[in-house]
Amino acid sequence: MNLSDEFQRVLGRAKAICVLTGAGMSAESGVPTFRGADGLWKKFKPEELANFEAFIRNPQLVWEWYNYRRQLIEKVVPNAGHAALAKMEDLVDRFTLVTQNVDNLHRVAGSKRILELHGNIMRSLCTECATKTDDPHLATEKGVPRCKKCGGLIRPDVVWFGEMLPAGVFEEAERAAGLCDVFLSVGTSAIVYPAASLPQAAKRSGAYTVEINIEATEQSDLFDEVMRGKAGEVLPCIAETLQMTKGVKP
Ligand code: BJW
Ligand code: ZN
Repeated sequence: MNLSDEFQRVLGRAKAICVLTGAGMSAESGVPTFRGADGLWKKFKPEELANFEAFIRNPQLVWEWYNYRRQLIEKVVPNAGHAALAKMEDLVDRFTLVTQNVDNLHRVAGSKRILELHGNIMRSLCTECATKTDDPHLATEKGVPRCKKCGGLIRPDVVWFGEMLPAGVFEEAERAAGLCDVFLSVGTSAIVYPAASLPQAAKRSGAYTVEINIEATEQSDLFDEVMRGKAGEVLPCIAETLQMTKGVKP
């Protein structure tokens, strides 16, 4: 896939790049997306399950969904798109990777500076005393897990609808979007806020904005350029072009 002349020029000058990723980023690794033509959670709508009320109403069901996903994620590996982003981080002065994904695949791929907006599925948290735990098998062994310290219900350490994002993390993402020369929005339907406001923030500050997605989104018209294709195919081309424009030997 060829990059437009304009995109190549902008990449050559870029000192700061900010990337926002969504579920489509991990689709080629075998992690189902929430929405879109390939969205596999037809049975489980995130708007219905990913909220605290749903958890209190039926913790067993919500844990079933998360356990299923934890088991799936434990078996998958990063794809060529994750690897390309890890490589890009070493090619520019300031690179910020902002992800809505909870699957940890960016870290496994070697990305270092990652802002996780929606938490991490492998961690859990007590709903009463906020004690965190890293044991991903907690709930599979005992059904709905309870806190060892206070007996409170334990939940996945992810951000549900109506909840605040982790303190300071969104503010840092907003800062990076506002200061970057190039902003990439990869594999996200761009309907969940506040993450969906980041491309607009980048555009307002004069960044060159590019959407990478297999289908159009509600925000496609906002971008300077749309690359219609799979993250695992498009991102390696961008990383390679960046490497060439920076004069680094492959
Ligand atoms: C590919 C591909 C390939 C496929 N290559 N592409 C009205 C206006 C503004 C805001 C609101 C509003 N009403 C309510 C709100 C707030 C709400 C919100 O945004 N709701 C919208 C639905 C309208 N937001 C919140 O509540 C957030 N908190 C908040 O705002 O706090 C302030 C506040 C506090 C108190 C009261 C009110 C406000 C929190 C949002 C938390 C979202 N949580 C989830 C679950 C996380 C845990 C988990 O994983 O289980 O996050 S929901 C789910 O959606 C998950 C995702 O991170 C998120 C975004 O989804 P994403 O990543 O975009 O995936 P998909 O599936 O939607 O799209 C995949 C895309 O990939 C598609 O486009 C495909 O085409 C593409 N694709 N294969 C490239 N190979
Ligand atoms: Zn507790």
